[in-house]
Amino acid sequence: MSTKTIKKPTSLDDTTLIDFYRQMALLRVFEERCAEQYMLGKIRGFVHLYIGQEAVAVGAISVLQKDDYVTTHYRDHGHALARGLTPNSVMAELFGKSTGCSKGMGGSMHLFDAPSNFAGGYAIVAGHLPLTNGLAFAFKYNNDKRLVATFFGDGALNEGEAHEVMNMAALWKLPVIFVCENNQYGMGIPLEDSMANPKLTEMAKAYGMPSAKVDGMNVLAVRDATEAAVKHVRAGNGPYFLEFSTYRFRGHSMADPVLYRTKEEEGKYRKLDPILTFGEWLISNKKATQDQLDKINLAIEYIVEESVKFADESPFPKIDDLYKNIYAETT
Ligand SMILES: Cc1ncc(C[n+]2csc(CCOP(=O)(O)OP(=O)(O)O)c2C)c(N)n1
Ligand SMILES: [Mg+2]
Repeated sequence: MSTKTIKKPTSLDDTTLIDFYRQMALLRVFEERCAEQYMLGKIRGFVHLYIGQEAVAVGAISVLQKDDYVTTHYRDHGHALARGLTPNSVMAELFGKSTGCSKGMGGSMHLFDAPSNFAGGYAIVAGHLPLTNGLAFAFKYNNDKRLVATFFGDGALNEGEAHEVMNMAALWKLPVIFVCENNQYGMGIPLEDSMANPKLTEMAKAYGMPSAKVDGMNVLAVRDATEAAVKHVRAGNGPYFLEFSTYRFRGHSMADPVLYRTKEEEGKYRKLDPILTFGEWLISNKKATQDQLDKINLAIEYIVEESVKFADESPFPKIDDLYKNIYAETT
């Protein structure tokens, strides 16, 4: 395992750095338990794990204000937890229980939490991008200095609406950070087989938007890049595009046997595991001891175990709840 990926010195204090580790480890253990609970039939429907990509959500969301908005796609567990939703409310949502963040009505792909300004979790590829512009337009219109960070995959850039949204955001100087998590695949299709030009930041350039391509396996690099983007956007200069190079260690969804890539390729990226490499970096730079990290890992196991128990023991929504929170006439 190499720690070479994290080179730059950081001015962040040890507590903050250790907390990055804690958050990433929480995302990982939480999702390992999700996979288990899916196999047990406790979680149904589609489940897209974020395992391998944890540094992006944790690093990027760490520089947002609490009152900024976050929107994301269906691979949303990591963003929700990094935004501060509790493991209990997310696990209960995955179980379809009424104590879930979306009251059991959304499931894995539709996590939502108004108090955290976490505006979802959307199943349609790029479908949340127009909503993102809407939120950002409201901020701009009201002369509000808040911004929206929107997370999406490389595949979303093959959708027409992604381009309409980037065009409008740039034209109207909307406060949006476009966070593209380039995990190199859209389902089983490698980027190069679906895109005429896989240099993603060039798409941002086409709309006159500043951009950066950054190592998405390195939480500190993600944080630094997002900090620069936040500064630019919050100053009223319009949107910013970030491409984070990353890799999902598991299949596209729980139903994917991953027959389209080699074990060698997977092994190469496993060596860049954002949690292991950061843990090693913390220890070799004397920011934390192995004992500290072990204690964190143990505490996380307990928290996640509790979330499974909470979800399991929570009630399902009632049949009458089906008619709540909908716009159509039901009489
Ligand atoms: C408009 C639309 N087309 C197709 C799908 C089916 N679909 C779900 S995820 C996905 C791949 C998207 O890949 P990417 O944006 O790279 O995100 P990743 O899953 O890699 O995180 C597709 C095609 C969908 N949900 N919505
Ligand atoms: Mg992808």
